[in-house]
Amino acid sequence: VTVVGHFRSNLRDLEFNLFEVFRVQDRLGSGPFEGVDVDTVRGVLTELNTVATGPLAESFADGDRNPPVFDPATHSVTLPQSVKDAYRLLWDGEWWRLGLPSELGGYGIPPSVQWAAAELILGSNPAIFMYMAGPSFAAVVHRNGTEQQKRWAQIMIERGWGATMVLTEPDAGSDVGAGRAKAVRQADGSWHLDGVKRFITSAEQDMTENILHLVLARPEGPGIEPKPGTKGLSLFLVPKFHFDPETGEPGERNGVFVTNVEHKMGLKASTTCELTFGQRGVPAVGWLLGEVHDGIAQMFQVIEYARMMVGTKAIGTLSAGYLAALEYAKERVQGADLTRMLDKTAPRVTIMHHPDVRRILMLQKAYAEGLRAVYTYAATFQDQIRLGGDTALAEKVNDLLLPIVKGVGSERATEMLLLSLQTLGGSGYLQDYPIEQYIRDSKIDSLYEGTTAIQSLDFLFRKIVRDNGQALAHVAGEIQGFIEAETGDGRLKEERALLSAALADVQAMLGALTGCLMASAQDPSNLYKVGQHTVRLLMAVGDLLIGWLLLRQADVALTALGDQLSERDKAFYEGKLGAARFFAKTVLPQLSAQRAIVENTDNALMELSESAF
Ligand code: ST9
Ligand code: FAD
Repeated sequence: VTVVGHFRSNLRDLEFNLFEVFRVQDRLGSGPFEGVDVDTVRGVLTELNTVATGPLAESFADGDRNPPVFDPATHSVTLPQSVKDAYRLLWDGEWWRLGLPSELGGYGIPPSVQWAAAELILGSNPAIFMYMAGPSFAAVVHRNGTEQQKRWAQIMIERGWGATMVLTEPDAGSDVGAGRAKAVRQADGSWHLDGVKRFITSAEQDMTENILHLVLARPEGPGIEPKPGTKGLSLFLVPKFHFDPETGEPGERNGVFVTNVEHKMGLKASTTCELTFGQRGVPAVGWLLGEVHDGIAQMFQVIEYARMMVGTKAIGTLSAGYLAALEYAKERVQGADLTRMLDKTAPRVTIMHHPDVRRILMLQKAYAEGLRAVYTYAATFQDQIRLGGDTALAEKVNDLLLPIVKGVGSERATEMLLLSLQTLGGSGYLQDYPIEQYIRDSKIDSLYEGTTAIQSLDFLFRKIVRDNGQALAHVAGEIQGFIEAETGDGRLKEERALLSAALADVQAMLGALTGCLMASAQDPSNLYKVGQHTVRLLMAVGDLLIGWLLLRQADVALTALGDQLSERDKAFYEGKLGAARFFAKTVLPQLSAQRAIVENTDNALMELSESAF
């Protein structure tokens, strides 16, 4: 297989975002980031980049072609050796420490740097990243747990256990509150879980001594008032093996078993498991996290992390796909230059010369780099939260941006990766190149951790309406500030005007949807009008943010271009200008049509009978 070493990273762009655009150096060296300076950050990224583009990438194709094998008789899974080796490489390199707070052995590195690092791992070999969830999930157990559970969290990290998040059931996917798995309280304070969960990532593997499942279930027992929906769920810690609570030494097998492993379109190296609690003659014993019935809110601490992860994964893959397509386009010779197409003797040129190839490459570049800026922008608010003080606004803005990072990141990654494949022509369809696997492996990103529709509902109803638009107003204010700024010597004037129009279009869309929302108090069917356009709104705000951040980058690039530069840097900054201008001129104007669609909405779609579909 020629896809060994498939991963092309963009370290230059990661560092450009961190240091030149979002100035992480201003937050280093004090408070929680005291032990970290610019050299530490560059060192971490450089070293990880070597691992990610080298040995970590090696099992990417092998794990796809030789996926994990499930043995129903023993409820166990055998992973390919290459995947185990890649996991061992990251584990022994202690890269999992990057995501941990200092008190649990983390390096005290700001979230913005952690996510840049995460992109390198996720772009290279996302399944391995997911198998490494143990320490990060341990941090959630530590934050919410009883004194004893805090010790368990340390054990999880010390002994390198795996961990899972267990919400989904056959009849409860997007609608987590429809879950029926239950937990019955025992006299000794433990709980016996009963039920079947579905699609659980990493619920079985043969790499770690133990796995701790974080499970949502309905508590039952004397004095427990059942509540419908998500508010009636509690979070239970259910280990695969019972363990000594002081040393962590594993003992008897607990009654939680993997009863199936799914056959998937992609991301095959990652096990996706049916997980059965009880029902096999052995009770599935669990413990209530923090001894409080606050399951959905506790689980959302994991979900927020996982949604950021999924978006970053999609964006990292999009970037790798673009760079693979770019490399191909510079080498593949096909056809004559368009201006000489009638001259049959004209020299043949590389496909990079064809306007349409340039168009699709530049679109890929703009989305890859624009979305990288979006997740880094979100992460700067996570930096502020970690720094402490009054973090109320930073928390709201981070919350607002998560559905964009996750929802828009995954949708655009899928679209753009199709263009990456297209750039290679028929060769793109072959397994000799990594792009077909990128498409299969990243398609999942718009599905799990809340589908795009769910992200869009979360975005409008929870992050905008319930927030009274405060976080959105903050971001819109920053965009407006950029539009009005005079930087760049008038060289971004036209683009600023296009950005201004895009901002107005998005505001008008929101205005129209708010109107429908208010009208729904009289006639609830107006809510259908809103529901038809929430994804459209999410994607439009995504384009607005991408357009704005690309222009901010272009502004930084213009300043840099005033200095003496190496050829490489000059090309890099000119690329920034090129991408920003292209996006402003060819993508942002489309928001006006989106606006018109939203403003003219009716309920014809909803009034049509099902049989007419
Ligand atoms: C999944 C896993 O899909 C996919 C892969 C996972 C792999 C994990 C690996 C991680 C890797 C880590 C590796 C580390 C390596 C380190 C290296 C570093 C370099 N925000 O609106 P309501 C809460 S898992 C916060 O009424 P409904 C809130 O408490 C499956 N909280 O909802 C709220 O109460 P209140 C994923 C939120 O109508 C309560 O919920 N499944 C938010 O009852 C009720 O809210 C899904 O994602 C939020 N945005 O339920 C399900 N929203 O209002 C998708 C709600 O009082 N479905 N809460 O504050 C949904 O999200 C639904 O909207 C729903 C609706 C279930 C929430
Ligand atoms: P459904 O909820 O049935 O959705 C079907 C369609 O209807 C979608 O297009 C959806 O957008 C739409 N839809 C549903 N409700 C609404 C609504 N109210 N408004 C508008 N549209 C709606 N779960 C875990 O708990 N832990 C894991 O580790 C995990 N890992 C996974 C790994 C993989 C590979 C996969 C495939 C899934 C995983 N999941 C996991 C489950 C995943 O989170 C769910 O598949 C996802 O939340 C969607 O649920 P569903 O598949 O039941 O689809």
